[in-house]
Amino acid sequence: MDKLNHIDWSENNMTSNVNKKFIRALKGEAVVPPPLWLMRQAGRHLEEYRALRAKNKNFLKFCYSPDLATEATLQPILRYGLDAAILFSDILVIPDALGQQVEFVSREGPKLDPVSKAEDLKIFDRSGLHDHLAPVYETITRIKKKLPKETSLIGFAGAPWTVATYMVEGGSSKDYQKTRTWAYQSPQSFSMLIDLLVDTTSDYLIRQIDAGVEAIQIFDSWAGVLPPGQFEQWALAPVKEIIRRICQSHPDIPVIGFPRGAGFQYVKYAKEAGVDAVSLDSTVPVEWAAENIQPICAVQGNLDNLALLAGGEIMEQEVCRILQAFSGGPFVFNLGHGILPETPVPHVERLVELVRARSTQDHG
Ligand code: 1CP
Repeated sequence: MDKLNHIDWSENNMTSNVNKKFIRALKGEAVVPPPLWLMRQAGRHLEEYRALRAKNKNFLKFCYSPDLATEATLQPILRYGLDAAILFSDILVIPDALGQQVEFVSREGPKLDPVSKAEDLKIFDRSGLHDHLAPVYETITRIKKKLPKETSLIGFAGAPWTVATYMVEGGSSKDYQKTRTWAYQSPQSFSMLIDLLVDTTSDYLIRQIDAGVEAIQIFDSWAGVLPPGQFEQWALAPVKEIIRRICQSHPDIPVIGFPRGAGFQYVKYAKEAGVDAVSLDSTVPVEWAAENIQPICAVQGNLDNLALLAGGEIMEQEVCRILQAFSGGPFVFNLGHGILPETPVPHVERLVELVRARSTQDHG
C-alpha cells in the first residue's frame, strides 16, 4: 500500500472541514479531479471486512460495536485512500432503537416484525433512542481520531419512506404493496409513522453531527416506486422537514439526498428538499443532469455498479463519460448504487486511478 505514504494520518479532529475537497464540492465548487467515495465501500467486496464480520455473526451487534464499526469504516480508506469515509451502520438501527424486532438473516436480508396500522405504532418508544444509539455516536468519535486529516466523514440515515417500507413489509420487498396501500387508503394514519420517523431521524442525524460527522447522506433507496403526488408527500416533504431541522442547529453541514429512481422528479427534489447535493442513480442521463440539476446543486454519482463489477474497457468508457459530463460544475464521483459483493478489488483500484488521473485538460 505504497500509495498511502502521501496521506497525512495525523488526527482529523482539529482540521477545518471546509478545506476538504469533498466538502468544497458539496458546497458548489467544481473540484478537479473530483472527490471520490463509493456507496457500500465498506462491506462484503473486501476480504478484510468478511474477516472482521466473521468475528460477529449478529449484524446489528456488529453495527453497535464501536471497535468493529470503526475498523469497518476505515478499511476502504486504508485500501483505496478515498476522499470520504461513511460511518459503518445501517438504516434499520432506527426501527431497532424504537423497539421493533429487527434481525438480519444471513443470505436473506433484514426481517422485521411488521406494523400495518396506527394501533401498532403504540409499541414504539422514543425515550431510549439516544441511549440505544450511543454506540453509534461513540463510533463516530473514534473514527474521527483515526481518519486521515484530508478525509471527510459522512453520517447517514434512511429517509422515512424507505425505512417505513421495511417496517411495514417486514423486510425487503419487490412491490411495496402493503406500504403503498396503507399510504393510499389511510394517509392520516400512515403519516403518523412517517412523522415518527421524521422526528427520530432528525434527532439521530443531529446527534451524529454533534459527535463529529462532516456531511450527511439521506438514503431514499425506494423513492422511485412512488408516482409524483405520492413522491411529494412521502419522499420529498419528510426529507425537507428533516433538513430544515438539521439546518436550524447546524446550518453549515452539507446534506446529500439520494431519492433513488426519482427520474424527472430529481429536479423538483433538488430545488425543494434543501439539499446541497443529490446522488444520482445510474438510470439518470448525465448530460440531462448536467444541464438540469447541476445548476441547482452539486451532483454525485452515477457509475453503474455492474459496470464496475464488469471492469475493463466498458468501465473505462463509462467513467470517462461521467467525468466529461460533470467536470464543469460541482461533482462528487460515486456509483449509482452500492458496490456489489462480487466486485473485484482491482476494478475498484483501477476506478480510483482513472478518476484521480483526470485533469481539466482531459475534458477540454
Ligand atoms: O452481511 C453483511 O455484512 C451485511 C451487508 C450489509 C452492509 C455491509 C448490510 C445489510 N448493511 C450494510 C452496511 C450499510 N448499509 C452501510 C454502511 C457501509 C457503507 O456504505 O460502506 C450503509 C450506508 C447502509 C445503508 C442501507 N442499508 C440502505 C440504503 C442504501 C442502499 O443500499 O440502498 C439500505 C436499503 C439498507 C438495508 C439493508 N442492509 C443490509 C441489507 C441486506 C439491506 C436490505 C437491502 C435490500 O432490501 O435490498
